[in-house]
Formats: sequence, structure tokens, C-alpha cells
Amino acid sequence: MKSLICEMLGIEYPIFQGAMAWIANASLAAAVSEAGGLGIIAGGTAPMELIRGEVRKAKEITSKPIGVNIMLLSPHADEMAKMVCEEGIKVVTTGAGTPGKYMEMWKANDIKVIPVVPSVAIAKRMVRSGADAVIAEGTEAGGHVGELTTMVLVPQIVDAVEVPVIAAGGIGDGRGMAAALMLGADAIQVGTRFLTAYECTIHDNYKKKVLNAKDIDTVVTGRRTGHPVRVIKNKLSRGFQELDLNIAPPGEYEKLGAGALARAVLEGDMEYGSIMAGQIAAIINKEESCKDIIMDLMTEANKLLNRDWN
Ligand code: TUI
Repeated sequence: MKSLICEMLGIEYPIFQGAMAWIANASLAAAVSEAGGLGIIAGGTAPMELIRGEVRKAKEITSKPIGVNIMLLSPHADEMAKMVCEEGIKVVTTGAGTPGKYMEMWKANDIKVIPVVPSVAIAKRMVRSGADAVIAEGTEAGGHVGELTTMVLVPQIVDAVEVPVIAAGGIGDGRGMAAALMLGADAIQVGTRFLTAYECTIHDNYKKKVLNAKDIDTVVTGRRTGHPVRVIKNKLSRGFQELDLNIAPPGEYEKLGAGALARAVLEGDMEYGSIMAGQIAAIINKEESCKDIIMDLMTEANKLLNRDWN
């Protein structure tokens, strides 16, 4: 199963690993790339030198292509944008905004730019400003999400732009992968399934939460703030829901949320940490290697797509 994206990026399988802030480090990204997918190191809101260190560590583990994600709300986005050029990164994905101001610099450094987009209008704007492909991410995803589901977003963006589309949000197995490709996507991005990979270094409590999650265990809070986030329900998410109900000012959200993701990922605080995960967490029931995850996705999707319907 080759795709335009595989040719463009020099990868074997049309599978991107989602850029999860504080989670997608050198260990995870290098394992995914080494297995033939595209591993992506997440910048999140971390200081630039920390992410440069992860990029260098990943390059020691694998010589295959590695991507970096720049979260555009980060106070370090400008220096991160320069760092990827200095480190010879050839694929950049972006989240939570429009990267137009960096486009010229990235193009001059021969970088493929692939923004995450939550709507048709934003997809078109990104392509006009020079995006090489777009990641259409549905609201089933974990973390910062848009309004539309993957099912309706992907075909509309496929129809609206001439560049390859990567489908994201709610894809955790070969059935989801096959469905996304049938909707016209050229590749998929998978985040939540990689949370329980052996090479994913998050706290064990976080992995257990994902392994035990049921279909209705995630919730989106903060829709009114303009930065809605999908997490596994806990005391923190209930606190955010109270703020949503009481129409609290943005400062209240910041106070409650400061450092919450790192608290879950590093310290395993499952009460007041932010346990970002997508709705597909419910189908994940074992720990395995990144290679096994990629092979499982590919084998099942291939079987379904080549199915003899007679
Ligand atoms: O970015 C994500 N998911 C994330 S980022 C994150 S860390 C974080 N830290 C502080 C505040 C908020 C988040 C956790 N999860 N996904 C990609 C994504 N991008 N989802 C939605 C968008 C998006 C939204 C608006 C992309 C472009 C956009 O453009 C708006 C405009 O008008 O320019």
C-alpha cells in the first residue's frame, strides 16, 4: 500500500504518529519511523532546547525520516520554527493555528509542511499559503480539537484541495484506516493507539487509564475558550466543566490547567492531571511495540480493502 505521501516523504507505510505534547518524544517517534511510519516529535509548549535534544536523540536511533510538530500557540513557536531548519528536519506538521509566517523559511530549507486543519476553509487557506499536504483532524481526536467529525471532514477536504490529505481523529485499527482511505485520504495519523506502545514513555497510570477507557469516558471541555480539549474524564475535567457552565473568564481556565498535561504524563496524577486521549481509547486493550501496531494496522486494512465482496 504505497501512497503519494510515502513517495513525498520517503516512508514505507502511510501512517503518521500523532504529535502528542509532552508524550511524542525521541523514544516514540524514532520507533515509529524505524518501523516504516512517520514518527513525529511534538514541540508542545516545551522549551526549544529540550525539543532540539529529542530531535538529536531520535536521529541517533534511526536514520529514517522524522517529523517535528510545532504547536503554534506555544510561546516558543518562533525559535522552534528556526530550530527545525538548523537540525535538517524535512517534515514539519503544525497544530492549533496557521503557520503562514514561517512558510518561506521552511520552503527555502526544503521542508515539507503539513498543517493540521479542522475545517475546509482553513485547509484551503493553508494550501494557498504553500502547504504540501494537510492533516484533516476530526473531533474524535484527543487534545485540542475542532467541531467536525472525521467522517464528514475528510471527504469535504479531499474535494476542496489538490494536495494529499491525511485523516486523523478516531483511527485506532485497520478498520478505521481502511475507512479513512475509502473517504479519500492518502494516509492516516494515529495518536491514542501509540499511548500504550512499549516505546511510549508516559507514566504507567496514564497507560492504564487508556487501557481501561470505555466508549463514553472522554469529554471535551473549554469549547467557549476557543481552545477546546478532549481528555479522559477526571476531577480536573469536572472542574473545567464547572467553569464552562459558569461562563468563567479565560484566566480561570489557565489557573486550573497550568502544568496539568505534564502532571499526568510525568507524575501519573490521574485526578488533577490532563489525560489527553481520543474517543478510540476504548478499543485499545494491550501494550505492544510500535512495529506491531503498524503491522496490525497495515495487515487489517489491506485485508479489508482487498476484500472480495461476492
Ligand atoms: O494541536 C492539536 N492538538 C493539541 S495541541 C495540545 S497542547 C495545548 N497547549 C495549550 C493550549 C492548547 C493546546 C494538545 N493537543 N491538534 C491539531 C489541531 N489544530 N486541532 C485543531 C487545530 C487548529 C485549530 C485552528 C488548526 C488551525 C486553526 O486555525 C485557526 C485560524 O483561524 O487560524
